[in-house]
Amino acid sequence: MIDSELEEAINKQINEEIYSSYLYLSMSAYFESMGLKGFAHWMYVQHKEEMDHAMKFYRFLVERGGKVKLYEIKEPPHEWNSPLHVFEDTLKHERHITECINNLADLAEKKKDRAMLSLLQWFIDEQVEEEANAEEIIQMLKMIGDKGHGILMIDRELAKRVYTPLVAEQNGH
Ligand code: OFO
Repeated sequence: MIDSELEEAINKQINEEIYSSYLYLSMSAYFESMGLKGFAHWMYVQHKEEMDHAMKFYRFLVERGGKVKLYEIKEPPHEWNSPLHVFEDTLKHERHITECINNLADLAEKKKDRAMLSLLQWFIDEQVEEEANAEEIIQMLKMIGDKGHGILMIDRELAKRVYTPLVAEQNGH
C-alpha cells in the first residue's frame, strides 16, 4: 500500500502530465493553423508522449494499491507570437516539470519509497532529454530564423519525428 502523501503527490503529477499533453496539443493546433505540418506533427507526438507519462504514473499508483483521482485540467494558451515563442514556452514548461519531478523525488526519499524512486529515475532521465530537445529547436530557430525558407527547412526536419509508445503502455490496457 502506498503512503497517502505520495498518493496525493502522484495524483497531482498525473494532472501535470495531462496538462502537458493538452498544452502540446494546443501548440500542435496552432501550427496546423499556420500550415506548418511538420511542427504540428512534432507537437502531436509530444502530446501523445505526455499522455504516456500520465499513464505511467497512473499504472504505478494502481499497482501500488493507490487510488487514482483525476482533477480538472486548466485551459492552455491558444496563441503564440511565433514558432520561437512556442518553443520558449515549451522549454519553460519542461523546466517546471523537472522541478515537479525533483520535488516528487525529495518526497519519495523522505518516505523511503524505493519503488517510487526507481520510477522517478526514469522521469529524471527523460527530463534531461525533454529540455535538450526544446533547447535544440530554439537554437535552430534562432540560427536559421523563424520565417521564410528557414522555417520550411525546420518544418521538414520536425516532420520526421517518430512516436514510440512506452513499453509499460503496451503491457497496460
Ligand atoms: Fe514533457 O515531460 Fe512529461 O514528464
